Amino acid sequence: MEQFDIANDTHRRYNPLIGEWMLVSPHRGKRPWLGQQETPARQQLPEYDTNCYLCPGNERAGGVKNPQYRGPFVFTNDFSAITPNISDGNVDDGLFQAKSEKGICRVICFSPYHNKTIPQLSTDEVFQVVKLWQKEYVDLGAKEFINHIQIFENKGAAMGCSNPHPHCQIWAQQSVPEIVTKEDYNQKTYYETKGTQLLQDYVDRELEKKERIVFESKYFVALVPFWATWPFEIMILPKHSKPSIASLNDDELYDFSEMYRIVTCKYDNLFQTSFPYSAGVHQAPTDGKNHDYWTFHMHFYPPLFRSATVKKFMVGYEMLAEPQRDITAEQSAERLRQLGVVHYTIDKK
Ligand code: H2U
Ligand code: ZN
Repeated sequence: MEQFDIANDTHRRYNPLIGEWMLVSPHRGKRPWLGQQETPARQQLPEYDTNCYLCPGNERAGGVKNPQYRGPFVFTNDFSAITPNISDGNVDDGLFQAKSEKGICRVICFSPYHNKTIPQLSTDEVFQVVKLWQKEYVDLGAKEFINHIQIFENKGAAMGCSNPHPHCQIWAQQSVPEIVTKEDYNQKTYYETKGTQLLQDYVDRELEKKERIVFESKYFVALVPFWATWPFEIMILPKHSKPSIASLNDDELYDFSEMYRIVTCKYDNLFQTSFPYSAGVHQAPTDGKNHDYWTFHMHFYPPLFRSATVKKFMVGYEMLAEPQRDITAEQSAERLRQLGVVHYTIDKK
């Protein structure tokens, strides 16, 4: 038998952030593809749409009118999944347990432009968005009943996003949700045993190895994590650990905005399409406890695999057993690294 070769042989990889394993089958990524490969026609959206409930001056559900906003615009979600004014209560009947959950849901339109996604905005414009994330994290987190804040962007119809006007959401709530609880537990345990931060040590090793780096800026690094499950999954991590975006100065926050723009630009350039994804920032809970062991980071989970139309389904084995991928994280990082940082719709004459 030949020696184990991680680039070609089936193996499982460990995700130390959530404490779970996943399956990699590199040889399957090399099989011929007979499916469709076409690039769809570019979607042309207007800068302003009279029928869009997120555009400036338009009416939202319930009759509220948006102001004539010029930068990013934040409002409380008219269909909030979690609301602040419900009665406390719980059911505790053996196998039947339930608890009331309070919170606040907000929506942020990235800009007044109905047709400009993050990679099509300037870094100054993205900075204004991220600056608002910082403010919302601080303000919402200061509320006594808010212990966790999830900021996320759901982009594209493939991800079930119903409105093309570029926006993100904030769900601030009483409980720390499941995935973040796992990340919290694993970062805490690592810190208690080693005395260093898990993601700081991870970034240091990745910067040394240079096998999975997609882009490096002054303060941040974008990489395909060793344990990535989605084909072109990316994480943005600070080079020097910080518990949340609240601890970034404007210089660092600007650099983070540039990184957000570059990652999404590379994504669009990969299949010359507006690349769908779910992305979000994981940060220290706002429960007033000490979170020195935390490193904030941003995850990008995009479903596309082979082309603008062929996506990876997390079904079958993934739903019943554990996540699985074909091409390795190293191969994906290599492809993403090669892509330019000028958006493909800007014609180079
Ligand atoms: P989607 O993420 O579903 O595309 O919609 C944007 C968000 O805007 C969504 O969370 C909210 C939806 O609840 N929304 C309002 O708050 N007011 C409206 O008038 C329509 C949509
Ligand atoms: Zn709009």
